[in-house]
Amino acid sequence: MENEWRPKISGGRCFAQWHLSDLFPLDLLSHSLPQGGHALSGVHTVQAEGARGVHMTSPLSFPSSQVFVNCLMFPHEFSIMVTLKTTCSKREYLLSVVQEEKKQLLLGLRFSEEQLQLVYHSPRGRERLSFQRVWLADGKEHLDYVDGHQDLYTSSETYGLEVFQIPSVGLFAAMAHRSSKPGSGIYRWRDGRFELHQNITTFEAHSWKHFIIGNKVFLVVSNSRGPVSSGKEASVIYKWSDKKQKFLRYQTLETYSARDWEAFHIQNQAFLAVANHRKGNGEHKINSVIYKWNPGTRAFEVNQTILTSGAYDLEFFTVGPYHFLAVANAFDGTSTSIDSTIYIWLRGAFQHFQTIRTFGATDWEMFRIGDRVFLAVANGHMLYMHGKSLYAINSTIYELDLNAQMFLRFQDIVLVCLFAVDWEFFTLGDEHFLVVANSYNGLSYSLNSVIYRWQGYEGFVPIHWLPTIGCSDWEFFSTMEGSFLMYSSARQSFTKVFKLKTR
Ligand SMILES: [Ca+2]
Ligand SMILES: [Ca+2]
Ligand SMILES: [Ca+2]
Repeated sequence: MENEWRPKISGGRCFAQWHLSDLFPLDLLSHSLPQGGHALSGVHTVQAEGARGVHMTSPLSFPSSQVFVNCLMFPHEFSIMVTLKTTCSKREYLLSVVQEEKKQLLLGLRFSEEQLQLVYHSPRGRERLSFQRVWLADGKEHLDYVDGHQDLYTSSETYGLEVFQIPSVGLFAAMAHRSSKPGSGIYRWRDGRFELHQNITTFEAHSWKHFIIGNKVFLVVSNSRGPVSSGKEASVIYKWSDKKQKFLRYQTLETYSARDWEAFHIQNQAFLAVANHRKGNGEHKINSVIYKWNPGTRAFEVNQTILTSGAYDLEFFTVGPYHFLAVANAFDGTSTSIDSTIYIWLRGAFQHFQTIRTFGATDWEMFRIGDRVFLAVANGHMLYMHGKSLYAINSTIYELDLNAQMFLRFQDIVLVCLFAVDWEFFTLGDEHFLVVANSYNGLSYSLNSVIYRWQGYEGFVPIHWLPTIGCSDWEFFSTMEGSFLMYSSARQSFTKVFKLKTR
């Protein structure tokens, strides 16, 4: 039967934790593979959608003395974590510990389509423990995880989405449409669907951001070019008028191929920050700007400029008493392999906190799981010399280490993508998810976006694939009717809303 056993262990993670204070999680898979990346017959690395793993046609083994160092007894408490993808329906062993001379099975973990069993040798003979509530994805179980809810045909292609609430009015979505006529669309949620509420003239709008000052609701758009007539680029802030029930132009700010706005408050003061991507002369190393609200003039004024390289996204977040701004730098004029910067707010301005090497970074997504703080980067693509691009590259999740006072690499996820990718974090019940927008692999825009589920030690594991075309943004939102995910397309005049099923 062994030749039929062809599991892929995705993510290359396979831990056994011996519950002793001086023992750490062990990667059993890497113990069984040759060191230095040497080839082993019957074993090769594979990539399936968002995960990378090892494909085997025969079992791998290694002496257990390698892992039981200074450990005379089998640990009293332990846990084994495995991620695999298999087409096998028979009962097969995932892991076994064998006494070599007697060829006796001491411990084994086996699975079939229905269940997972731990088999072990005890003084009473062979015993087994069956696990009923095991998450065995059979390829069918999760296909109805999300339901198509609304197909929304838009006036042109869409980059960014922003879903927001206007207190005592309702839920809205601002969509950054490419064409300037009729421009971007502000949609209102009525009877469980989005309906067009207002058009606003924009110029290759890249994203929208909403914010509230006092009890006033604002929207700011990043226009990535200027009107053909004037050539002068600007982004515009709009304010919601209760009387007219729509957004009216409020303030205009000079921007350069603006990609993203971030809005935040620090000590009751309102700020706006813009990611300036490139000047008209092609220069990418330019200033991005942080504006501060002046309550006297009721307008935003420049507070600080920071030098960025083809800035694409900004992410503000607060951890305890500290405020951070992460900048995704995408391109310096020659390379996409450059540093992105995280700033920390000290003495009334953002100061350098940490740089992280990124590859055409298009998005930073901060999220929390319990009291842990994570920052995920979407690496767009790696641009080689002579303009050739590599699209299948790692995107990385970092975790804030409070002792080291820096973000440390937590997990690499292989993505297939081009510009305008996005990570979106969301929580359903007590489960946490990340969805990624995969937009282009160098050949096609018709790609799956992938939903990952948080599985503790294993990190994020891919669980669901959603077909999308030129996906540019994901947005999660909840209403009285339930929880939804919406995606926009940079290639089609089409936005889709999915309803999420909760168990
Ligand atoms: Ca952002
Ligand atoms: Ca994001
Ligand atoms: Ca998003």
